[in-house]
Amino acid sequence: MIQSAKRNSLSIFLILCSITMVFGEKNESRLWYDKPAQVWTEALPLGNGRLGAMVYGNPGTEQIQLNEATIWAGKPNNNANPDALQNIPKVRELVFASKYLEAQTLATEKVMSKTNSGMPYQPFGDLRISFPGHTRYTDYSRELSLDSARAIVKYMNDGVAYKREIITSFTDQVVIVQLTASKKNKITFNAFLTSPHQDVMIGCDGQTVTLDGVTSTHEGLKGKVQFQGRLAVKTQGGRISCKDGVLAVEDANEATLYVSIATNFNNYLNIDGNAAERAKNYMDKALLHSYPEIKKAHTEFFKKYMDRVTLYLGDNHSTETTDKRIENYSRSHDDNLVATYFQFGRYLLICSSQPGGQPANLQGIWNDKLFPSWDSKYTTNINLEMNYWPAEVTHLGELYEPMLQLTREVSVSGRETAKVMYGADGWVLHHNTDIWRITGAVDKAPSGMWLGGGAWLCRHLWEHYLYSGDTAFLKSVYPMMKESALFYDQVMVKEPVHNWLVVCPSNSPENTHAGSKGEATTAGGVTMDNELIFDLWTSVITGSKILHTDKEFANRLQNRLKEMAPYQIGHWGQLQEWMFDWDNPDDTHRHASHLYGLFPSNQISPFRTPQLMDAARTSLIHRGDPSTGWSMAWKVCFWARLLDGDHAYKLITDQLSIVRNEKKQGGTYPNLFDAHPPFQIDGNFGCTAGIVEMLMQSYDGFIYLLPALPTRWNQGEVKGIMARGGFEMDIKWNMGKVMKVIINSHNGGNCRLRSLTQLKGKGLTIAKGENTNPLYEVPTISKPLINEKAVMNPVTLKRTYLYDLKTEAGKEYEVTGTL
Ligand code: FUC
Repeated sequence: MIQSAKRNSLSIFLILCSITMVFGEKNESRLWYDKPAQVWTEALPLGNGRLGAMVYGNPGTEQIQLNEATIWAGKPNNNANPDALQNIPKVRELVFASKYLEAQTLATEKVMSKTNSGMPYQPFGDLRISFPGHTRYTDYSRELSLDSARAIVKYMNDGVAYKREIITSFTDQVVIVQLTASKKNKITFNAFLTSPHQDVMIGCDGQTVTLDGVTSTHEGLKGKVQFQGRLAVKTQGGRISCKDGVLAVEDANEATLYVSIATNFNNYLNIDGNAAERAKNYMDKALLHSYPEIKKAHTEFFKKYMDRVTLYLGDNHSTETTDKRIENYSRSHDDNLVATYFQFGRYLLICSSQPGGQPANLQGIWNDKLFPSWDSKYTTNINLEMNYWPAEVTHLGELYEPMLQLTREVSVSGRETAKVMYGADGWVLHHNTDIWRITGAVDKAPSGMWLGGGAWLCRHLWEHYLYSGDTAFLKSVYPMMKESALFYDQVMVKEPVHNWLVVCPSNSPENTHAGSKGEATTAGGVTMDNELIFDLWTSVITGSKILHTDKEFANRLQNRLKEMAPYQIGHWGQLQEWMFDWDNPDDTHRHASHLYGLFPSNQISPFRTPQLMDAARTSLIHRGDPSTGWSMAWKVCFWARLLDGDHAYKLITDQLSIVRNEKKQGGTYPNLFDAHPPFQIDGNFGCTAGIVEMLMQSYDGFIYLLPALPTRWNQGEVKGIMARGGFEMDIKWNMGKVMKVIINSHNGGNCRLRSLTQLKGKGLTIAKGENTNPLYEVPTISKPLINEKAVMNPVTLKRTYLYDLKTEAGKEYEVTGTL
């Protein structure tokens, strides 16, 4: 009787605590749940760029699914098909003869890689911890703190309050599980490592569990990545034993589990490392540190990135769990959830892309399947690039480094492929790559016959320069840009109808066209290729001027640009996706590649090219809203660039619809992961970038404040986002109008502001002439060709004001809005 009364009062106390937690810390950034995860897309992701962990939080049988970023099937290889050299001209002839399906079939047979289509990213396995008797638990909570990169699980069992804290330490390079209880001697468990890989070896090395394995053989390529995981424990009190691969702890007061994982991977060409030695080394070093020390260093490291940006769109008025908040979003319009989703995108990038490591792949760093969808590799016709859209704008520019390294590597492997497949100089990347940096064309021609990957990766090199203003960086990457430009210069040909310079064969990513009655994607001169090459060549031309080099080559490219196909507006007022007016107004294909010029590029601008903006808008209206996760994220960015905040907001609403099973369209899983479906991380990243585009855009020679603010976000504040030119911006607004802007100029130079309302501030003058800041490019595209029958969808631009502010590097400036 007394005992149960005590238990009741304790329960009431805990409930009160959790209520104050919800209300008291209402703007704390976290995901929380009142149940353990049943499936992987409910588990909570942790990561340090190299190690990934998915926490289920089950009291009786904890499962923490583990990844290490270099565990991939296969071994060093490249996969160019030498038959391509003779057959690409034949495929091209067929395209020019309008025999698109024949062209595509030939490309599938003779151009796509004969060896392999890339290797899958694979999991390590799981840490499992069984706690005997923890089945009658109450007062359960499970959370992911986006403020400190920790997962925390709490519950009561038999009158004892238990707590688990899990981190993937950035600084100690191990996964840590810290177990505490409100009473002494109450921590008893068995912990062990499991793996879905075949033939793993599990054992004990003293009081450490070890698991050794090797990655899978795939498409005839033997898996050669060896990995080892180690599991050790430190306790206060109690007894520890290790037998048959099981680490047992009895009656401890507190326990800290350490997991280290390492592989033999050195780089994409070399796997001669010693996995066991490395795993032991990580473990030995980490064991020297206590949990409080590890946690402190980890949190400080994480906060250095995370705290640079804050977004306030409203308080959290909800006491619901995160999955319920997603479920209710279309009715509740829970603005605070959007801010959480935004910070979660930044969190995911910090956790899956750290300098010196691998770039975020299709699933970031989190994957529990031996053979995941699309091998969880790097698809370059949208997905890899989208992963890095938030890097610069959300002030995480350093985290672009792994993608930069990938670019360096494919620019080497791609040189071989350019020679073998095209007989060309420079380098090529088709629509996919993996950890081995394959650059051949893969899968079948409908997706694989596309060679824009190199140009798109080069765009990121250039963008990194525009945000950082770092000329030394530009100098170091310029040769890659030049070599890519050279490749296209050599492989492009004149097409027979208009005599335009085009890439052929190619495709407008994965979309079939009416020229083939919808049977084929293979084509020539597709709009996206023209846009990508325009960006690449103009950045090489500008880069050559900045670096005082390659004048002749730059002049050549300048002339070649004039020979390329212009933008065309087709018969229903749409921006043409292809060289011919083939677009189907009922086409709702997930890719909208021809709108690359609108976003991420800046070729299409409401101020400079209003007709193209109308055409892009018409295309987008017909494309529709609901789609796969990444497609909706891209549409958030498109609508932001079209200055339609309410439509961008509508896409966020579509994106924040709950996905509890794979049959549904794209949306969001309970753990806030983006659902293609299946899980693909690009949608998280794309939408995060899109939210910035709604609040601030920097292109076309200015920084536009609140360009696409939805009606709902009447009031708010964003701090620390980055604009091209190296301007760190804090923007506060009220009643939809700019109240206060703080500009931290990293590089100095002219800061040109565009605003819907008038501004005032010391040194602010009305803008005159071109923006003199060299970090702003204003593309000079050729005039579009417009079909006379085109029906326009005109957009009325609101009046804006333009100001100049001369800034000095390292100084801060304040500007206020006038109502
Ligand atoms: C592209 C897209 C698919 C998917 C895949 C990984 O091929 O068309 O939707 O996202 O990449």
